[in-house]
Amino acid sequence: MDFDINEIVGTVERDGVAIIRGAIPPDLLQRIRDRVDHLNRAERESGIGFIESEGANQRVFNLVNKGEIFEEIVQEPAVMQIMTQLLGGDFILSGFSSNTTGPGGEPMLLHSDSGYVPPPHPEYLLSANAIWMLDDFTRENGGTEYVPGSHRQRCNPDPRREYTCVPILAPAGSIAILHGYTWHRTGANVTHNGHRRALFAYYVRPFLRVQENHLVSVREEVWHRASPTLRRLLGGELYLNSIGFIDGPPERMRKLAFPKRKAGAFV
Ligand SMILES: O=C(O)CCC(=O)C(=O)O
Repeated sequence: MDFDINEIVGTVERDGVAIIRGAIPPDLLQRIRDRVDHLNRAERESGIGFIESEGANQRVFNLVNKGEIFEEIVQEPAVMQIMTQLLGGDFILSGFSSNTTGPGGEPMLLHSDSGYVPPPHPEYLLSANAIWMLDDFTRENGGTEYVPGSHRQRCNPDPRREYTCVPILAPAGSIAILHGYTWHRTGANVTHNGHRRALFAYYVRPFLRVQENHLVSVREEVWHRASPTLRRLLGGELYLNSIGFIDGPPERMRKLAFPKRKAGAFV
């Protein structure tokens, strides 16, 4: 990817969203689309599809578990660099899903991706989303909409109020980075036969509880081949040697901790 990381991070912080055009090479884009189409069909046919708007929209959750291509792209190096800067150096994956809109698809509830945190949200950023645009995002096909400037409010939208939403317009193959406090939603799909496919890779600071419980839901096979980055993203590593124990700290930490304890370092 050919762009300036600092500029993208600066734009996200200033505008609440930044777009990287031409971020997904055409052959990769086609492979991702094929896999999403396959999963949409397979989950629908087997009766486990997550269907909304009376069948117009479909989500597929836990993508890391549903194709090696997703294991690869969820750790895309440039996106990792951007998230490192936005999220204070360390972060994990909260969820990775696709959302496909179709004719008749209704707008989603306006929300921010940190809405479960009691407001006011901290000044530092808690979460950010990398939106992989698999089709052109237009005003008509359900492209994500957002409320400009909302990320500076550090709270949730009032569900009784109407806000002016602006569509995030960009060609297929782009990646949009969305500030975790930006109010946004899926737009309405008012086309006759147009679909909008997108992936939402949602990263959070490592001390937050995550949307998808990867420790339980990701298959062993995926864990076995996972790179150190993917293991960390899935929450399989300790955070600051204090979160993520399995029946207490691991052996290497006990060795470190006990002499210090004896010396009265931890009282
Ligand atoms: O489908 C979209 O455009 C938005 C999805 C979304 O808001 C979310 O996953 O939080």
